[in-house]
Amino acid sequence: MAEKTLFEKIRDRELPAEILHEDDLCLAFKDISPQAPTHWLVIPKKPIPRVAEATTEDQAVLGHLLLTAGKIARKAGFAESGFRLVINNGPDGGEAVPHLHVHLLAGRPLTWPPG
Ligand code: IU
Repeated sequence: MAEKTLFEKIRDRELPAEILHEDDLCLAFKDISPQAPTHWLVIPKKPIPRVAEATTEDQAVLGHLLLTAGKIARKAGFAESGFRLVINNGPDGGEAVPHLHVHLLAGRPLTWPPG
């Protein structure tokens, strides 16, 4: 069996994380190195490595990640002030953990374009 990704270990409570939301398909937790006052990660429980490797089989879970990110952002009060969702893919995209995750950043004005 393949070695678990870091985020599978968080999913399975083998590594600590501040978990904000969990359901059948995904988990949301605080990023360990926040780049904004609020920086959360929303991950699929299924270890899809990155967007480029997702398949049509993953369509429902991919949609669920965005809906969940929107829901928890709204619940935290960011619907009006705004927030940013980011998915890094591959080396030039800044991906460090090969388990698909949506960054949710909020709590300060975010500049554009990103670095
Ligand atoms: P990236 O998109 O793969 O670069 O993002 C990985 C994120 O995972 C990054 O923001 C890290 O701070 C974060 N992270 C974490 O939350 N907990 C950890 O134990 C580790 C990384 I290692």
